[in-house]
Amino acid sequence: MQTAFITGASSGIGRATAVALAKSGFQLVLTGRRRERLEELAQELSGTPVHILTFDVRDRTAVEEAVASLPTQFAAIDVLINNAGNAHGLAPVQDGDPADWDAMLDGNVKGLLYVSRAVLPAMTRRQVGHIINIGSVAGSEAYANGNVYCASKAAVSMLTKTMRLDLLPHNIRVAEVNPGAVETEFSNVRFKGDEARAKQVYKGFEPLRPEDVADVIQFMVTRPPHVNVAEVLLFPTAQGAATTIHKQ
Ligand code: NDP
Ligand code: 8X3
Repeated sequence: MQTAFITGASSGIGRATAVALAKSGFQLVLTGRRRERLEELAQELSGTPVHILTFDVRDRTAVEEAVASLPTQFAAIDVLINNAGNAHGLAPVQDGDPADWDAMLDGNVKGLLYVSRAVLPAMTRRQVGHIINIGSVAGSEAYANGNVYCASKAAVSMLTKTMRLDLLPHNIRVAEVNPGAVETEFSNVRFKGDEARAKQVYKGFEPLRPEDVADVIQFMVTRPPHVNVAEVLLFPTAQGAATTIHKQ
């Protein structure tokens, strides 16, 4: 049985990916900060072996200790989904809150690095592995007020490309999925719990569902070992660019 390690499995894309990969026969390491959410998900996935790790990806020591604590059954990770991340705020750079910048750069960029660094030694030892980083359309398109979030996802994109080169000799696939608008808790977090503002983002068109992104990830991780679907840009049909969405 193959093992998939998913960061940010307590919500949205990560949660849907856990459900999809369980259906494909993976056993799962589910991570996030909200243990109760992860326990609920593990119950829902009854029949699939699940190990839960709770840590903040920004805390390097916690990441290292969590990965080192994996029981033997879950320690040989075949697939790593670097999904944990969020946008915090949407403001012009001159008004930006540096605490938001820290949260995005430390979580979306350094967190991805910390988790990868902790998981990779077992992959390079086994000469097998598949890493999928969740980037965003925001990583390749600038939009007003997106500044630090866009920069964090541009970093994810460049890290994906460079990690792929570094890991070539180790038979490890590195890939990126770049979604457009997906209705998750993303906008609730970005707007700090302002539900009405978050809902407005997805009003007037049919956004992607987290399950749509999970479908693509499931496809990628079930390709034969010599195939690496290296990059996917995934939009809802109503979206043509980061901020161009046809609303009714
Ligand atoms: P959600 O807010 O629904 O999920 C975010 C997940 O990341 C949660 O499980 C959360 O878990 C986890 N997470 C966030 N920060 C941390 C942290 N510091 N430490 C550990 N876990 C953390 O949003 P999405 O599912 O939409 O987001 C998933 C990824 O997809 C993100 O990287 C996001 O940037 C990206 N993305 C989202 C798009 C969208 O439109 N929704 C579009 C393009 C990309 P917990 O709070 O329990 O720690
Ligand atoms: C999330 C999509 O357009 O809000 O990455 O940046 S967007």
